[in-house]
Amino acid sequence: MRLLSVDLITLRMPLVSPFQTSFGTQNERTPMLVRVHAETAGPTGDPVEVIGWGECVALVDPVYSSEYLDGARDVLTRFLIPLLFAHQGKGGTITAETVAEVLRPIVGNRMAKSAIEMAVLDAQLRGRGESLSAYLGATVDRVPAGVSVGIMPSVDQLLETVDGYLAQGYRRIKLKIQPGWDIAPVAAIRQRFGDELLLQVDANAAYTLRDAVHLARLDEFGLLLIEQPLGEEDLRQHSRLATMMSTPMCLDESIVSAEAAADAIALNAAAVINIKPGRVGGYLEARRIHDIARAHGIAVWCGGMLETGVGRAANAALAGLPGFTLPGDISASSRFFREDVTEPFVLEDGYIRIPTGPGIGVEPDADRLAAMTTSAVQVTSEG
Ligand code: SMG
Ligand code: MG
Repeated sequence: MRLLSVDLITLRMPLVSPFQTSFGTQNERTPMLVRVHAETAGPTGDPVEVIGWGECVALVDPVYSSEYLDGARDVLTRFLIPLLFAHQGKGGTITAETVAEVLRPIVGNRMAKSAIEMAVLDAQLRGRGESLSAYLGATVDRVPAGVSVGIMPSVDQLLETVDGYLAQGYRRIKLKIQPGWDIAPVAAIRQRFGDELLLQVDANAAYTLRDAVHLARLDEFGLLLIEQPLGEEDLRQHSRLATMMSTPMCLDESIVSAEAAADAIALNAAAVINIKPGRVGGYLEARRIHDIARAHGIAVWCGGMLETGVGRAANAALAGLPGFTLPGDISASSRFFREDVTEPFVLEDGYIRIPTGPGIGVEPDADRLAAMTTSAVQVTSEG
């Protein structure tokens, strides 16, 4: 395709309730959408003008990973998008499948790279009228919805919150944990809702290997998995911890690429992998991680970063691939937002329907987009 312009649109979206994790509390989400305007091959091969959408999942502060919103915007504006235009200026064509290779000279910055690759992919698919789910190879038309439940001021509030989600039909509960909020909330949930409930925990790197004996106390609760108890770079230590507890070890922050996934599997550091396209550089790398995990018999599920309907649509498509054997953090838009920028995703019998339209299959509503926008920058070939 031929890129014409790229807009980076930052939104402000209040959350329905504060979301507390071991690294902090989010009261609002400030996603950055990437809007690509391009000329690409239409269904008959003739050129058509299209718009494609991507979403950058970086948080405002570098507390989940090293990337953060202003940094992602900066690297997109000054390095990544200019590299694409330069490639095009030298006679190269831009396709979703080659974006990562063109951007390879820039190290890291995977959330920023993922957002632009996603927008290019959406534009390319819209041009030829193909859905992202068909392109990726999804084999189902809906995915079971899981919900991530933040750290609460009290166990009573937690029980009430989980009760509400189960009443809505959520099929799996994930509890955020941290030192001081781990065994007791898990025990209370099991006591109240029973052993059948699909339950897992996520520590967001809040523990160290010295906590192994304490964490092993979670084993009696029949959890699906424990997600990222140790630091991002602690693959060997996760492998060691996995020998000290029976709850399956799942990695999130540590899996930044297909290479990292291969290493984690080889080291027995991960029995399960949380795949987040934003964290690994895009949907194509996410699919490669799915393929590697599947070939090794490792279960995967699709993580979430409080995405708007744009990212949620694409995550649902990815989660439709056959290796995604566990429910993901793919909830209804209402889990986080009173108002979404697209038509909201809703629960249907505990499932989220995968969009079937061209590309990601959803679009921001122009009025809501305008109302939520706090900043917009445009990058063109003129620089
Ligand atoms: O989108 O449902 C969602 C959020 C799921 O808990 C979630 N994400 O570590 O998996 C994780 C966290 C990262 C974001 S916390 C602000
Ligand atoms: Mg996580």
